[in-house]
Amino acid sequence: MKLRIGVIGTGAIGKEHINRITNKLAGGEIVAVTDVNQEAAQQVVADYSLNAKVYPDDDSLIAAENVDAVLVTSWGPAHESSVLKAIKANKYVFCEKPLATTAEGCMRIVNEEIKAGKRLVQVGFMRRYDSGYVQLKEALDNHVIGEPLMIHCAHRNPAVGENYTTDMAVVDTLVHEIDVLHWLVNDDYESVQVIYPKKSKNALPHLKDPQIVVVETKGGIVINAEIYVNCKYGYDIQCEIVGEDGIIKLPEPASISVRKDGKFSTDILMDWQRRFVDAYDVEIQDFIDSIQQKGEVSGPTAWDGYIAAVTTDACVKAQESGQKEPVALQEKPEFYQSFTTVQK
Ligand code: NAI
Ligand code: ISE
Repeated sequence: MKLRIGVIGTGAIGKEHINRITNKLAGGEIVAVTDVNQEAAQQVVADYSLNAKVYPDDDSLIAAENVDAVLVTSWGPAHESSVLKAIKANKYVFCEKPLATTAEGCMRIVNEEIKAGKRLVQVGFMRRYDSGYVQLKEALDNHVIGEPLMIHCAHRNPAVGENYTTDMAVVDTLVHEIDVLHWLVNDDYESVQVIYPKKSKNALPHLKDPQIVVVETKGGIVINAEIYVNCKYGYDIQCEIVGEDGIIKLPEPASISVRKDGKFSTDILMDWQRRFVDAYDVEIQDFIDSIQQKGEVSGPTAWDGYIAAVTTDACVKAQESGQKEPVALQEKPEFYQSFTTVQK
């Protein structure tokens, strides 16, 4: 029997996940949708020829008897409430980042999941499913370059809308590096500092862009992460890890090279949808399969969502203070100690 899934929020990524579950992946079907914009929800049902009911809100969708699992793909501030309701109803829930907009909100989810006594929550940190990052992880775990010492990385978007603010550079964008890097090196963060280089003429007046975030881990690794969201030329994700015995680098997305008109060139992707399409597919397939096969989810945990929130909070503080700010995590609950999160 297929996993019956309800989707809360039928915007950009909600539609993408609906499409992949309906047309690409195995074992799941969309049976329910809701959006504060009810017309948008109805439109999605029509566009994807879904055999799904449109619910007026998340309460009624989560309560529906034929909904086994929920995807939360609404705006960030609405995530916490929907996730808490899903856990209380004993339903599996995949939540796009952020798990909640505050560390306190993430802790409320962590505590509710612990009370439920089994893993119900997976956070949408899809980079852990990207084949390039998985290769980096395997190389690090197999000590191919010895101990990692430094990480240089960049997260570049071609452009952002006028609603994108300076804090979103860390909360919305860098959050993917924040999640994937501590997972890669199996270390916790100690401190963060934000440096503003010369501002790009392509950034709107209210936005500081680019930014450099310097992160130190408890084990002494220093990460310098560039965020540049008006780079114009493409969607470009870079990650180079310098170790005691060598260097490993995230592979570039595969693309043909062209020899033409006296040039040798390779395309650069322009958006995150295509850059991580395979990772999203594997991530959602893992959500479906883990529930079907083990009765529990197995991807990034609510605790990972909490780590991300504490770290982005510290980054926002560092944006304002210009100082090095501590990343103060609470002690990891026993419940999350036994879960190894995704290594496909
Ligand atoms: P969007 O604005 O295109 O869609 C959000 C939808 O949620 C809208 O249709 C809106 O009407 C609806 N909505 C808002 N509040 C709601 C509520 N309380 N109940 C039901 N529906 C509600 O936004 P987008 O780009 O789809 O982003 C959604 C979430 O996914 C965000 O949290 C974003 O950070 C995350 N995201 C994650 C990405 C990733 O790489 N993992 C990439 C893009 C977005
Ligand atoms: C967006 O929300 C994402 O999650 C993308 O992966 C990221 O590259 C972009 O900067 C964010 O706005």
